Amino acid sequence: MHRPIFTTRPQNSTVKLDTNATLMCQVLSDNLAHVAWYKVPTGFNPAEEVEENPYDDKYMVKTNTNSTSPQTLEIANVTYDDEGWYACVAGNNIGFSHSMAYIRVVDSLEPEPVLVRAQHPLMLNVMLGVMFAVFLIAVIITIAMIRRLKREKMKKLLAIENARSAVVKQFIKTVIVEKQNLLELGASSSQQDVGLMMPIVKIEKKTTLASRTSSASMSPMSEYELPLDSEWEFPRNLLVLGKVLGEGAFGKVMQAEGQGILDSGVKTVVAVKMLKEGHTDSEMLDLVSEMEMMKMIGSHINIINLLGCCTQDGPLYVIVEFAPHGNLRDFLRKHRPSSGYEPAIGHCKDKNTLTQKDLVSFAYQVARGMEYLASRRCIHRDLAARNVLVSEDYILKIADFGLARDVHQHDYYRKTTDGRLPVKWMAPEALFQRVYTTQSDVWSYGVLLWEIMTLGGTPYPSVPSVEKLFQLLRSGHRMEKPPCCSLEMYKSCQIQ
Ligand code: ACK
Repeated sequence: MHRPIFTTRPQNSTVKLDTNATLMCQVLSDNLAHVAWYKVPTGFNPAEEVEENPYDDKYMVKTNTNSTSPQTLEIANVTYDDEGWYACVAGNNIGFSHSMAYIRVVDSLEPEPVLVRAQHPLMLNVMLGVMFAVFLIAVIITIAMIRRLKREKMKKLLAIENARSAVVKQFIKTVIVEKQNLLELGASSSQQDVGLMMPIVKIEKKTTLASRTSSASMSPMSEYELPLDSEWEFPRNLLVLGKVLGEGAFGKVMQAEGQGILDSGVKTVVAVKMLKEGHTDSEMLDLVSEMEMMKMIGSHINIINLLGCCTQDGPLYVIVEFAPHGNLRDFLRKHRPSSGYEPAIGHCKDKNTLTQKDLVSFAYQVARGMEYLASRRCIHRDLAARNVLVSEDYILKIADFGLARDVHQHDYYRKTTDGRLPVKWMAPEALFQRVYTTQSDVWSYGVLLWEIMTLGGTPYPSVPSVEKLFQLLRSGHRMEKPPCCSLEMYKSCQIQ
């Protein structure tokens, strides 16, 4: 015999306000058991198995009449007051057993799911956050690793490149100057004893191996390697270039100041011949030849003298004397009297106007310069007032005597910048047979003399074309005596 044993204990439940609450219990008992439900007073917690019913009757809950069995507690339309602990008390003649469950009354049954839902986004957010952080860290680590790999690869490539380019291939054009005796050129016996060495200048293209550092230090104009002539080399850093005096297609002349080029510690104004960007090898050869010619011809007061050159570590600069009054032709024209030159010559006291004496001096100076060039076996081939420069104190200096001229490729129709035909200065044998000699220079000197005596007039002023000039020269025609030129002067240069 035993007091009732619970086979089903009442379970805690949450019910919505105004709905029905149901608690169930089932007992096993040897004999008829009596089951009743009690609302447990707050704080009351008796032992489960007791001799006597521990609940006061006043706490007994009247079960719903619809209740199918007393083992089921049904509370209809629950209110908040119904919330609390309920006890299923079963007793038989041996004793009592009771089991409690809690009924919770809520506004709606949502709260729990709401709580769950409320927790979900938070959880979700935390999880997403964690996942994002993990992803971010993974990305950062990957990027860092890629960068490191790249850096290592670059380092390796650089090391290989450095090793390979410790020596780099470089294409250098070496300018070679060979001084050659006139003997070898088949010069006449009178020329041989002068022994002027004609320079032969050529370019050899070489592939050299140079260290990367030395190649980087080379200036952009050092495509050419020129021989060093310590007798003439002038330190580039002591040369300060100034304005452009004039320029052609591939070369130009600039005014400059050379510190100590003539007298140590004294700045001298000089003219610098150089090539322009885009020049060809042939133009480089011409400038080097001109420089070498000037070296060999030597110095004279009536020629533009070479002062020095910059050949190393940069563009080639040929430094020559500066003539502040420009070319003789323009100089003569500038000094024409405003009322017409003829009456003024020899009479005018105006300091700006040239006198007969000046003109004779000009003629004499050019003759001296040409005489010197001839003595050095130099044939000018283009003597004209435009190629004579006027220096301080009206000292005339023949320029461009060292120019390499292609006598085999005449362009008879070529004009100078001021529109003159150079053929007008050419001797008939140079014009028709391409024979250039000191004598053909003398012919040009005669035309230059005419320019002097006309204060920069244009030779053969009335000759309309090159063809007509040829015709006139062939027929023995000569220019007339300029109005203010003495007969003595005119006769002196008449060629028979
Ligand atoms: O005829 P110009 O006035 O005198 O213009 C040309 C230009 O440079 C191009 O040759 C001038 N020129 C050349 N050499 C010298 C020099 N040594 N002194 C002054 N001007 C010069 C020339």
